[in-house]
Amino acid sequence: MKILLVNPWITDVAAYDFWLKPVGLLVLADKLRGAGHEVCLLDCLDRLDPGFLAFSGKTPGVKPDGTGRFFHEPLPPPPALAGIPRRFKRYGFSRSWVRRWLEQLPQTFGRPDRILVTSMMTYWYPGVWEMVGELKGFFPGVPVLLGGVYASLLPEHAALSGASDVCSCADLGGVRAFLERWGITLSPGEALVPDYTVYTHAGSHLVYVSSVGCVNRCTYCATPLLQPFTQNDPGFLLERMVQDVSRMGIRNVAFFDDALLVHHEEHFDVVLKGIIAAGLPQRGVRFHLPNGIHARHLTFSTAQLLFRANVQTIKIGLETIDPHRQRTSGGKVATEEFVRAVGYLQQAGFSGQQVAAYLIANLPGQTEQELLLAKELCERLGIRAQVNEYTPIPRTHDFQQLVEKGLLPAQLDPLLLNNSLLPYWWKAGMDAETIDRIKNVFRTKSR
Ligand code: B12
Repeated sequence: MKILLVNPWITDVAAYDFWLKPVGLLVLADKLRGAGHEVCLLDCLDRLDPGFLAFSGKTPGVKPDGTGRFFHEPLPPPPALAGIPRRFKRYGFSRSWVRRWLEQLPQTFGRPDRILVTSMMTYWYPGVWEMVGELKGFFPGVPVLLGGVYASLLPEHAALSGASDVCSCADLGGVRAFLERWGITLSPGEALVPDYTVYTHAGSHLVYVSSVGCVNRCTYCATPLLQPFTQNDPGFLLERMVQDVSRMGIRNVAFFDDALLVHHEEHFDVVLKGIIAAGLPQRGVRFHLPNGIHARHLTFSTAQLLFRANVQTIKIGLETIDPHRQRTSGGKVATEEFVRAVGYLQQAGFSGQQVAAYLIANLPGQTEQELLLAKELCERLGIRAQVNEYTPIPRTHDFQQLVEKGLLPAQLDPLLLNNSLLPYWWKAGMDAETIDRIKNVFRTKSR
């Protein structure tokens, strides 16, 4: 079959490319090709796409670490955001380029037999819906199938997108069964390795997952609802990564794992040793861990391996410094474990610039003081502190609790749960002024 894979736009009030890649879709590309299908990718978030750059006359900014700004177009504010003083935008390819691209597809690739659209944040759904509409307009009669995080967390809402069908599970077994119902087979095997040959040019970075799912059950997090904890074979992952890096000449590689260091002796340590043995650090390849590693699982020897493998960005999950909140939100980390992990990284050679605490602001019941204390701790330790605004995620324990306590309406437009918008209307949390004040403190005092 001819299968078109689509990573739609982001629609939000802010977005920045911190090593984003549609890993789920690229993993499917690998398994579709392995089963003999022909695939073609429309990645609206590819900042370096030569076709889009030539069409738009734009020049992309790429930082040495591979991150960069997305192009964007203004959008009229959706009714749900009335009164919220933030500008709503569509990030990624312009709509006119997407239309030109789709118009040319029958000549460049052929009319697709199936179209698979991915989705990420639930509150990015307007971009998904708009894309589904475009695809149906260009290819009437071709099944447009929607999957990914948004589709899995809010399948009933996603069904309103106009897609022919919605895959309400993110685990490989469930996805396989769903696609089979549409006559699409995937190659056998559990490995989740992205196929980067679907890009016709080298980009700014590559992303991999060495595992999906998580061993923890944090009350604010949806990861355990999406995929059971599964680790890739480290040898196979390494082989593919070294091939991709060499073929594409890429200098920045990120890992998206939620639980990167679990069983690290036989898992991620093996990947790190392989990176070192393949000489990637000597070739200037830098690694980034933007998604928060578990302090509890970090040993000094792993910290040394991370340093030798040229890991340049490490976020360590602390989330909150309050011991009670740490325990009741899942017991993932205690402050002593965090301090110990930072010490290991510093002894291994990392600078304070390379290491940041991952903190969450606006957790239910949290105070400004709690965040300032966490910031002070990071200053004492000589590392950066990064504050991420809380978003109540549908189906999580905290979300259900907020609804049960009447602090969040059971039915509301998912757009309003966007972490950047929540402080403008949510009376049970911090207001926009408080969040701004906290963010300013973190910004000004951050090294
Ligand atoms: C990597 C990651 C990030 C990356 C970037 C992700 C990106 N590309 O946009 C970074 C670190 C930047 C990030 C940031 C944030 N993230 Co995040 N992130 C993730 C994470 C850990 C992994 C996603 C991933 O790539 N998984 C691996 C691939 C293989 O899985 P997948 O995409 O689901 O694909 C599989 C299936 O879904 C399926 N599939 C995919 N597409 C399709 C299509 C079809 C048709 C079919 C049939 C199947 C299918 O196939 C794959 C094979 O199994 C998820 C958690 C998770 N487990 O999903 C959270 C997650 C998506 N993030 C979340 C959150 C909360 C955030 C932040 C708000 C955190 C914060 N407070 O700052 C920020 C917000 C960013 C923003 N700008 O708004 C939430 C979702 C929130 C929501 N309401 O939707 C999640 C679920 C984690 C959580 N805490 O619960 N994130």
